Amino acid sequence: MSEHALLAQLRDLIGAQHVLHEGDLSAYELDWRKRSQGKALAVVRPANTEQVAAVVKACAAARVSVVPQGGNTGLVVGSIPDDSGTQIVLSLQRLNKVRAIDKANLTLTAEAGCVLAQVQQAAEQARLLFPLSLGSEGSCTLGGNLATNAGGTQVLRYGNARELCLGLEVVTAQGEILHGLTGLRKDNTGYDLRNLVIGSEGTLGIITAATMKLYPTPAATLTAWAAVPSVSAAVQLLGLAHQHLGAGLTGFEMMGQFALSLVDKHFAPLRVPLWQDSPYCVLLENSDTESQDHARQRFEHLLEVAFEDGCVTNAVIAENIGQACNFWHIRESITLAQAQEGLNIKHDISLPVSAIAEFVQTTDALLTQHIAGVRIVNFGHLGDGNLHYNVQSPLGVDAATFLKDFEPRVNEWVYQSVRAFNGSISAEHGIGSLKLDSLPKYKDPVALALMREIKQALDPLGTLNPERVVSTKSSRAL
Ligand code: FAD
Ligand code: 2HG
Ligand code: ZN
Repeated sequence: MSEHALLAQLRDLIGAQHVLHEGDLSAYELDWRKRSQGKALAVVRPANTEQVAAVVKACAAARVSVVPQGGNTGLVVGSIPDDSGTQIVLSLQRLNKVRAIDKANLTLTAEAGCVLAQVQQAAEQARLLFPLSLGSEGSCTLGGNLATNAGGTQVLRYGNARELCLGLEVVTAQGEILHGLTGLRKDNTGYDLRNLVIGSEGTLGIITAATMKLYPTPAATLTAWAAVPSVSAAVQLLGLAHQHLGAGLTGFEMMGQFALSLVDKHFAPLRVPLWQDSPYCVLLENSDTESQDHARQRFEHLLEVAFEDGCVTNAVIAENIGQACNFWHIRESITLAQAQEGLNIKHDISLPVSAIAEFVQTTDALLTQHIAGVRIVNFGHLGDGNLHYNVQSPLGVDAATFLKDFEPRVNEWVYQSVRAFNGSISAEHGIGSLKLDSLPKYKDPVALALMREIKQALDPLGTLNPERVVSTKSSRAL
């Protein structure tokens, strides 16, 4: 079938106004970091699951690849088409209904294109909590969150997107609909297809809706900002926080001085606290089931102990919601501040918490030894052992030239160090196409071979988001 005939068929299926073929499609073709630009054959915007299935079926029959896209906030170049002009971008944004909330079952069922903040608000209106929380929550979608198994800032208490999901509705590569929207917490009826699709980044199926867990809203939530003298002090503080706050510890983020200096430079009105005199700061969140006073007492006691132990040198507990929001806003602004500073190299890595201090010391030294004046933007979800260990060009060095000269080597140095400390080269952002070539170097070969077989079994024509996560091209497969 010609491309022309396929486009005509897609127009018949979902309406001509939802098959975008001409004009400025950069919102769908350019990745969030503005580092990669693709070219789509068309962008299609179906309205419901049946239309998604019909589009996928038509594309499979025409052997045309489909790239699912939610909010296009992914950081590993997985949601935009390649530059061939032959791939269809399938935007899920019109599937944006919260279908049901079951208060007794503590579940919410929503369509894949719902923006994460919309899902949080729907839960809030039912006086419940949907805890997934990311800096991109105003734009990213539930489907994208599940497809990438997103993490964010509440993982240490509530788990990542996978752990929050009970059921999925999925369109398969053949255009069949898998009806799996169960709200069951127990269901041992065979292979776990839901967990195969979660984290598969659009390569095994298209998520059209999901049933997610909800939680009771905590009675009080308090936020503190602490200056710590080193990464090992931050790890020590994490241990104390677990011990003193137990399940109340809902957030533990570490931010390096250079990362905070970028927020100070590019977003001065946010007034970053305590960063000038401290190599690292930590943002802690305590969610209490009793009361605000109880939360404060426990927090104060924790900080007293931490001062005595020397792992905190200064700290401030947010006085009100506004101040707490400001602390979080500062933390969430690091990515934007880094983008404003210029092109950079990102590493979204995870390590055993016990190895993090030594990893940072060793890897900082390695990079500094090879690149005079290198600027390391180190921050992340320390409570989950997840660092965003990013690298910015030395001051005065053109960022594009720096990336051209150093990016592959910097990746190699950092990832080899990650391997030496038994870590992972992707904690929460995924593989996409950005890390496609790195994965075979760091993933267990048997696991990789099984992943390729699963891809082949579920998508034999290879039309679902090809050359993302695993490559099926033989030159890369070796
Ligand atoms: P997209 O970017 O559109 O797509 C991401 C991948 O999922 C692509 O491979 C795409 O093909 C696939 N996909 C999308 N929708 C579907 C679907 N319905 N079915 C099947 N496949 C689909 N990530 C974190 O984990 N933690 C963070 O703390 C975090 N913070 C961020 C902060 C900022 C400022 C930004 C820009 C990004 C951040 N991210 C974070 C990364 C990103 O927001 C997440 O990966 C998010 O889950 C992507 O959702 P999306 O809807 O934008 O997906
Ligand atoms: C965060 O935790 C995101 O803020 C983005 O995962 C990380 O910009 C990054 O490297
Ligand atoms: Zn993160």
